[in-house]
Amino acid sequence: MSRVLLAAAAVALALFVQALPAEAQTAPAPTPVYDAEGYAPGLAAHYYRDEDYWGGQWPDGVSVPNVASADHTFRQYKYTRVEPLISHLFITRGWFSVRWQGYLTIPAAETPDAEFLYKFYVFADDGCRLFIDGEKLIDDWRPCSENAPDAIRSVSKKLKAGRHRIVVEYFQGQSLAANDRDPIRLSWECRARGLKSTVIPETQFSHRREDLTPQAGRLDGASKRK
Ligand SMILES: [Ca+2]
Repeated sequence: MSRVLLAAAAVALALFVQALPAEAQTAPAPTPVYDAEGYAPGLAAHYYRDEDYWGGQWPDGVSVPNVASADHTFRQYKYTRVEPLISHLFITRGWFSVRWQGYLTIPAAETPDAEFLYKFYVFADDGCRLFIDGEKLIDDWRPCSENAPDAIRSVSKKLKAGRHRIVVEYFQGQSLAANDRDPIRLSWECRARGLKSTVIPETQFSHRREDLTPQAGRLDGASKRK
C-alpha cells in the first residue's frame, strides 16, 4: 500500500475512533511527538462519565431537565486521549462530558501584527462552551436538539497570526431517537482572508504535555455539587 493510502487509512481510522462513545474506547492512541518548543499535533481530549438521567427530569421525547446542567456534568473522569480536530458524531450515546484543550494556530499574515475577524461556529447536541485566549466566547450549557436552529452557536473574535489558547467543553445528555447523530463540530470562517465556513482542520491544532493532565469540573468551577 502506498504511503498516501496508508495515511488516508490512518485518518479514516482516527475519525472512526472519534465516533465511539466515551466508555467504549479501546483502540490504542498514537503517542504524541513533541517538537523542540514542546508542541505536538492535536488537542488533548478529556472524557468524563456523567450519571444517567441526571436530575431525573428527562421524560421521553423532551430533552430538558429541570435542573442546572453545570451541577451534573464533568462528574467522573474516565480517560484522556489526543484527537486531531473537533468533528464528532457520538450517535445515540449519552451521559458524558468532554473537554478539548490546546492551541489554535491562526495562519501567518504578510503583516505580523494584522488582526483578522474570525467567526467560530460550534454545532452541538447538547451543551457547549468555547474559550479562546482565556476569554469565554460561548457558554450555552443546556440540552438541545441537533435539528433546532439554536444548536449552532457562533461568535466572532479578532485574532493575530500565531498560536492561541483554545478550550472547548461539551456534554451529551439524553440521546432522543435511534437516528440521533449527537454532534459536536468546531468550524471557522474569515471573510477578510477568503476563508469560507469549514471545520477547523487538524493542521491548526496543537497541545503541550501539560494539557494531558485533566482538571476536575468545569474550567470556571461553575458546578456547586461535589
Ligand atoms: Ca442529546
